[in-house]
Amino acid sequence: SCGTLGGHLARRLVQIGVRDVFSVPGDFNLTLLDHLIAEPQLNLVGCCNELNAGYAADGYARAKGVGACVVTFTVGGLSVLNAIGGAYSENLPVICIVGGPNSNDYGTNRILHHTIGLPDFSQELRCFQTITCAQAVVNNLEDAHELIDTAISTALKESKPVYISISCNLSGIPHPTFAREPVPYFLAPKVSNQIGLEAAVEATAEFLNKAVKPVLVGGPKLRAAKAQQAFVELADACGYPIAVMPSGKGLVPENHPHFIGTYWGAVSTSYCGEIVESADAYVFVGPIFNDYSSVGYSLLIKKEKAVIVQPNRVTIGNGPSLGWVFMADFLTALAKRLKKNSTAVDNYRRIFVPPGIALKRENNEPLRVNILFKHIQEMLGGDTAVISETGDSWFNCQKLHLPENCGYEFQMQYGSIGWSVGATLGYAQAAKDKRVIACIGDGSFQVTAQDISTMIRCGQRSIIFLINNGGYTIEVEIHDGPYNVIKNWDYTGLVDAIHNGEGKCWTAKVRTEDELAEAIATATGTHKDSLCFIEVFVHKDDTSKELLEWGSRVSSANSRPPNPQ
Ligand code: TPP
Repeated sequence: SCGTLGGHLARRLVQIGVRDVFSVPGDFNLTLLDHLIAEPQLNLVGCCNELNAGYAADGYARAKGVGACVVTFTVGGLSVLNAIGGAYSENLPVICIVGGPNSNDYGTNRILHHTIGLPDFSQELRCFQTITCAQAVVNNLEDAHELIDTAISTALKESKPVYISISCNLSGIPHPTFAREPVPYFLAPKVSNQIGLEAAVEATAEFLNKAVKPVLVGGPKLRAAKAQQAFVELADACGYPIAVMPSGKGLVPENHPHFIGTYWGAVSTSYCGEIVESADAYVFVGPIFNDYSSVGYSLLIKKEKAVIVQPNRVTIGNGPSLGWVFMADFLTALAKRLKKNSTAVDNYRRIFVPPGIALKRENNEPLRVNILFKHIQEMLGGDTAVISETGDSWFNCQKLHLPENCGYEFQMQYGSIGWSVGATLGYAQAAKDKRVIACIGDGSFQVTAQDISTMIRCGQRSIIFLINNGGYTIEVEIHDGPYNVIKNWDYTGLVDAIHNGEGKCWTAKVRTEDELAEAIATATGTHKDSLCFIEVFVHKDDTSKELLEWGSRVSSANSRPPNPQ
């Protein structure tokens, strides 16, 4: 029997766990889309633009482990690049599929539409090369299945996005190769080098067992290394306190008895920074120390006291660094070799005084940001997920205490504003058992607002808090100027216009705590099955205290003068 290339790709997507593909049609991908639709287990989600389709695939991959989008040659491809760059930075396997030129045009000097007008067939490919871990340009049937399977398995193995371009005339041609089963693609399991693993565990155990008050800190690469469970087992076994880096929030259980908060240098949660920085040994598991997460390079962390565990390497103080040692293997083996030491947890509990509770204000007093987040905190449970946009939401959401199984997603390494709208669409589509609570600043929302449309079309029931503070506040705290003031929109009016009477959508504007409480009651009551959009008005200078501190430190890091020549 014969299959088709389009059918083959559709089947592979289903086999790796994709059920929804985010797409924008174009003449180069139409036939391919027909074949994706023909696969009963695949649902095509048409988006308003490619950037959002890419962000949706990113959000989907966060919930499901893998995501996919389909765009058209160059005009679509170049539009989705920013989203794919973001997925790379967050170690998300996103399969980015492009409907490409007719196979007969390769090797000619023809000029194609939707390109920059040069007879250059590699221009789009070259753009994708630096933001994907593998690229497949499929322009003949002979090795098509091999190219596709290699790209897909590389994405899963590396936990990074890949680019697959398929000539527009190939998707529908019957070809015996594509009917062949079982699955020829194969994912070789990563097995640690036993000698390296043993040496790393030995050296780390010796290092930590002589420490007085060691601590464990989880970072963002726990996800890609699939080591969250091993991290918790290690924490249980050794008795050390566990903290999370800001970019790793959501990957470390905050209901764990040893959890002490977010380690973020000068803007850490109460008492967490003090405990981590005063420890005589710390284990950072999957960290990224960038200028933002290190609060303008101001962390008081010393390499000689640190064990750094990366997905495939362990470095012990200033001493040995062992490669081809995988994180989960290492943590599991280490758990059996550490002496139990709860000194730092005990110290934390002795000094800890809970942070003050935001006061209830008078009825018609303007709403303050910390009151808003007090209410959001109360909404959280195992059946919710928080999506936090770049901006002051980073800092406010960072302080939310996550109940067991509550999801948490943001994009701290890349920090591209507008990401959260597409990511909310994709995450909600993948995690139907959770209600997404998205916190989005007005400036970010202006970038990608259109795909509220797709959320309504898909019948999603996320709750979006649009925080209207009239500007790019995070930027104000780094460096202010007239460019940080934005045009005020009627945000609920915009969403109502997109809703246009089709589907379930409910909007409200709130200016006081009472109005907020009422809106939340409606969103979780009468409108629990609707997309709920709550525009919250706050003062333009009402920010988290963490943003103020962080902003000054990032500002001074940005403005370091050039070194003298
Ligand atoms: N362009 C992109 C694509 N990403 C960025 N991060 C920036 C520009 C720079 N930038 C970072 S945060 C920000 C901007 C413009 C403003 C965010 O404003 P808003 O969403 O209103 O949140 P607020 O800071 O007010 O909480």
